[in-house]
Amino acid sequence: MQTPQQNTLEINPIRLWETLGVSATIGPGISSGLSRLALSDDDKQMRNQFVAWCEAAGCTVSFDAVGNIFARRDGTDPTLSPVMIGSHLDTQIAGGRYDGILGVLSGLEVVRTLNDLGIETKRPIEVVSWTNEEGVRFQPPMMGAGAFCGIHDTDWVLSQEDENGCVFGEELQRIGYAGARTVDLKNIDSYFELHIEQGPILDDEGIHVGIVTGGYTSFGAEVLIKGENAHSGPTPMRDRKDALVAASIIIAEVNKVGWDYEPLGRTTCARLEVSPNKYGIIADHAKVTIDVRHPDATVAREMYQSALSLLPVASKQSRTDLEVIKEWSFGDVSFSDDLINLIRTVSADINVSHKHMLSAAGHDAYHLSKAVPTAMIFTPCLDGVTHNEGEHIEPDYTIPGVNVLLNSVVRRANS
Ligand code: HGY
Ligand code: MN
Ligand code: MN
Repeated sequence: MQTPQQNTLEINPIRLWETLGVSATIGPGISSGLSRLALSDDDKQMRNQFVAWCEAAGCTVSFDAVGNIFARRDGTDPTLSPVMIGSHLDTQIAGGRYDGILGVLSGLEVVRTLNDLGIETKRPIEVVSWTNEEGVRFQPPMMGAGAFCGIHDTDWVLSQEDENGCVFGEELQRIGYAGARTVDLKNIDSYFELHIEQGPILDDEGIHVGIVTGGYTSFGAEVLIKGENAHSGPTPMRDRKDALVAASIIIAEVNKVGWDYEPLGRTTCARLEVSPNKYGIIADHAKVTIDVRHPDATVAREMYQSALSLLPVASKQSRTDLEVIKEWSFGDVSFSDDLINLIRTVSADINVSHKHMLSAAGHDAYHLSKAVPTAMIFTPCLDGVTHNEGEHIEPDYTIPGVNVLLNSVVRRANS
């Protein structure tokens, strides 16, 4: 096998686009996107397809206790720790074809290209698909990567339930991805994640690669509200304990916090559960999820405290009892200067336009960065549209970033 001629490696764009095309048929959404929720039958089908592709490319595939999938291409020196390339194959409920998926299948394309060119690397290369990055069925997001990096206890993850009472660990068993692979975090050389930007900057500026230097800090919380059922007619307003009113106050007030910290502050209460949610009866149960974000970790925490300070107000106005039953945070990341410099050098060497930038969306790389030298490569998405079935990318402005990934990984894997 030949040693790599650095700077000249290029992926097979047609094969990558065909592979993305197959993924786009698994767990289709209502229009042009995907609705491939973690641990669903569609997720199982996509996982099986990904494993088959990796095995056909000569990789050894394993998965761990929360279903993270690892596809390993051996290096010439098995004593060296691997270079990882990863992202996620699960999607939002009204998701696009590329969020996460482009990163995993670009990792597969790197392996396929090295096979085509007969190139061996000193270090092993591992392509990884992390379980439940989106956190749609099971909160919080980035759960698989979080368990892998010790941020979430594995048993806690396996015990989480979705809104229908399905248990994570049982769903994982059902789809056949409850694995045994254990990985020593200290035995990973580096982690690269290629991801669509999920914002308009690269598309607006016509730049092909975003070198991610950091990420917004996010705080999340799930608030359980207990009220009392009553008739919506005879019951005087002063006697009501209306859980939906409490949730509505929280949603409106949390939104105001976002506006108070415009333009960089972001707040959302995207998820609301109400019961019985029927005509004529006061809601006795509600659950609302708070999502607060800001590029400055201190300001994000300040915004989050403002949001939490609203809870007693909502409780008093609605005469209900509130409890924060789950909290999480991600972001405030520090990606590896060595890898950032490597990606910038490779981008310049192979003439790909590039710029440093922050990520406003959360990614599995956020958790990896706490334990392993980590970097992210962004590629443009049309008008920044994402978490929307209209998410769209084109080869001409995507392939350059995948080639930057390929050449960066090879250089690192031979360092
Ligand atoms: O929440 C996020 O930012 C990610 O898309 N899961
Ligand atoms: Mn993603
Ligand atoms: Mn996403």
